[in-house]
Amino acid sequence: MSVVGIDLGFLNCYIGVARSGGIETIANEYSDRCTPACISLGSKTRAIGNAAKSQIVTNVKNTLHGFKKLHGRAFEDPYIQTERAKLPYELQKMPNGSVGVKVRYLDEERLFAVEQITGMLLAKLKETSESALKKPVADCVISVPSFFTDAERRSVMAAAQIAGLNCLKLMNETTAVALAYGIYKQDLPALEEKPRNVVFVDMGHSAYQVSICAFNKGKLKVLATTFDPFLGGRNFDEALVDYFSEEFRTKYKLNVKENPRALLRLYQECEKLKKLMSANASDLPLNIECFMNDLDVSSKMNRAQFEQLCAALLSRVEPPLRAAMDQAKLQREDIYSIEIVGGATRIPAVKEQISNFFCKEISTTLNADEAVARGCALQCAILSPAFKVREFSITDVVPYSITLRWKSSYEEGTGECEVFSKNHAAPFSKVITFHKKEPFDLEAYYTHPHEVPYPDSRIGRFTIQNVGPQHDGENSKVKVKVRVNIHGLFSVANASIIEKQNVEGDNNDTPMDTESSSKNQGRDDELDKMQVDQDEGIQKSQAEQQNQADEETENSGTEAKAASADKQDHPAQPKAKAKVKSIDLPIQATLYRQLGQDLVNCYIENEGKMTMQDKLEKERNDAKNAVEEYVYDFRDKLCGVFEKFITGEDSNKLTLMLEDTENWLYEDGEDQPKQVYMDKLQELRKFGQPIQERYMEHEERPKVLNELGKKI
Ligand code: ATP
Ligand code: K
Ligand code: MG
Repeated sequence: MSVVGIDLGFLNCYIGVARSGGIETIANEYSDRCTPACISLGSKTRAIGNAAKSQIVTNVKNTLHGFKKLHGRAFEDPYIQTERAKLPYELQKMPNGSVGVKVRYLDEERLFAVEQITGMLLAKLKETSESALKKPVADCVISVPSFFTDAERRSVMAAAQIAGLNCLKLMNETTAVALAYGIYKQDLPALEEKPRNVVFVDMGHSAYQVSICAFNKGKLKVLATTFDPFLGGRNFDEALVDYFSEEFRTKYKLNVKENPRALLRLYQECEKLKKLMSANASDLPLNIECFMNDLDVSSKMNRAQFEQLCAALLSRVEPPLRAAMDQAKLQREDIYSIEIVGGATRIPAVKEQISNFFCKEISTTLNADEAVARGCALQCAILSPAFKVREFSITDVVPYSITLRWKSSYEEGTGECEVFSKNHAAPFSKVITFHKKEPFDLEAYYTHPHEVPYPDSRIGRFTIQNVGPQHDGENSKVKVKVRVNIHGLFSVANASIIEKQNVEGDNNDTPMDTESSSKNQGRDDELDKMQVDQDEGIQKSQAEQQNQADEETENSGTEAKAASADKQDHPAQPKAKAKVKSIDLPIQATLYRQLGQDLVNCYIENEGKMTMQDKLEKERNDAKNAVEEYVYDFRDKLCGVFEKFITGEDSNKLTLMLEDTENWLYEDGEDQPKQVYMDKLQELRKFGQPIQERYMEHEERPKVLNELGKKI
């Protein structure tokens, strides 16, 4: 079984794998540990990663990048519309209302859902892992920003499925970093000691995330997580692009913003300049040849100017730090260290903002680019039964509070209850008891829509079915288990109706619909009283809920236990003195912006077809290259090592033949099926082989004689 962790970045992806020696990040076919989150669609094939990145400027409309945050959103979403205005490729509304891209692929216009796009990228990362590990890869842990909502997370899960990956966990990026930090630390405080509080800061290309974690030996607990989902390296690039566009307008009369290709080139150059300014404070040049209208442009900037230009962006570094400290209820002196990762934290002014806030030096001991992937690989190793890894418990948090609402059947209006507060421990399950006579709907929402960087606060509707009154016509007691699971996804995980049962006994032949046991009678009274007090809805006290939840803290083990416990209740054997029995109720879940499994299956099939197409195209190209190589290689040798082994006449004939083939490759032979190239190579070899053999024989003879001589 493979153990793989994937940092699915907005700009850069990394793969961590566990091998016997420990965790390492692996390189792709370009010997690059970083695979750009980029896909280029062509008339014959797709290019993914490094090969696609080089086409950003040449295949503008069909090269996709910057799609990480298009997941799980409606096409009309303001974020999508803002991105749409800036992206050089075309976004389009999918039939289900979500986001897709319109591109030309295989000489046809095609519409791909964002899940398919990320699916392509993940499939590429899967393939890279497989060639490094030399075995099939399916199980993995994939990173997501801690601020991703349910819809965004589910959309990434669908992408993983399309790529043929079995995502064991969607892991919050900063939590992955915390794990990479903590697991090897030998000097963490003992369990009963005061924990070590560490702040983790990740500023990547698209987002800024902060989390504060408490470490003890063998465990980490996230105390708070905060973010600015719209602040990252790309905003700094944009500030530079805006500045130089304006300068070029006055200096050269160029309208850069209207030329997508020039704009993309300017973005690339500004990113380079930004990185250079991190290392160098003096004036640095920006030169682009043949930029627009055959004009070369040039300008310069220094770090001080850059910081001034980006003052507004830099002022956004502090608020999430402050919020995290407030939410974790910590003072600066409680912080042991501040660990930063993510490419954009290399900007000196960003680092300065962070260290100024904490009045402390910040630590850069973690690998800024690879920490997320390493953490994910570690988590995958922990989850994998096939891998031995030291015990380490990880408690994450719920990023936004979640509320359940339901219709009251007695009065007009609705009931509601916040089931998870912000920064509540996750994964986690809670049991809530309702008193109902009929099926009912539970609507899950984010409690404070303005806190969520997502325009729709709905999570989903869960209909609890098959609920009826008790035998006496009274409300039934319905237990509902709500949960935030290992991926950070909310659900109503199960529901059951608690039926009172007769106690089997010699003197007991009372009909089903009455209660004879005084003990039961007492219970019933109590329930009736609560009924009167609270109408319906949540009956459990907060403390009771907490208890239950603690017991049922999520993991597959307890889940299995819970299920079997339920089953034991079912048969209600005649001799058993069961007083209640619990019957599982079907739940119909409608999750907002959820892709149907049918559609996912269809995308899986399509991904398979595209992979096959890429493979065939690669084989065809390889066959063509083999012909070309043979021509060049043989021609060289004809005037070199082969010269003595061929008559002048044959040599001329063969030279002509090679020349014809070369011309053919540029004309009729430019675009032929694989078999045609294979036949061509065969034909050339028929002539070439005898010469090659004569040469080889001549080369080998002295060696053989030599060997023989030694033996004699
Ligand atoms: P996200 O975390 O938002 O999904 P990502 O993980 O792909 O994005 P990173 O690889 O962490 O992002 O960081 C990329 C960003 O860091 C880019 O904006 C890049 O220009 C910037 N960056 C990298 N090196 C430097 C540097 N030396 N100075 C300034 N910025 C840098
Ligand atoms: K990254
Ligand atoms: Mg990142």
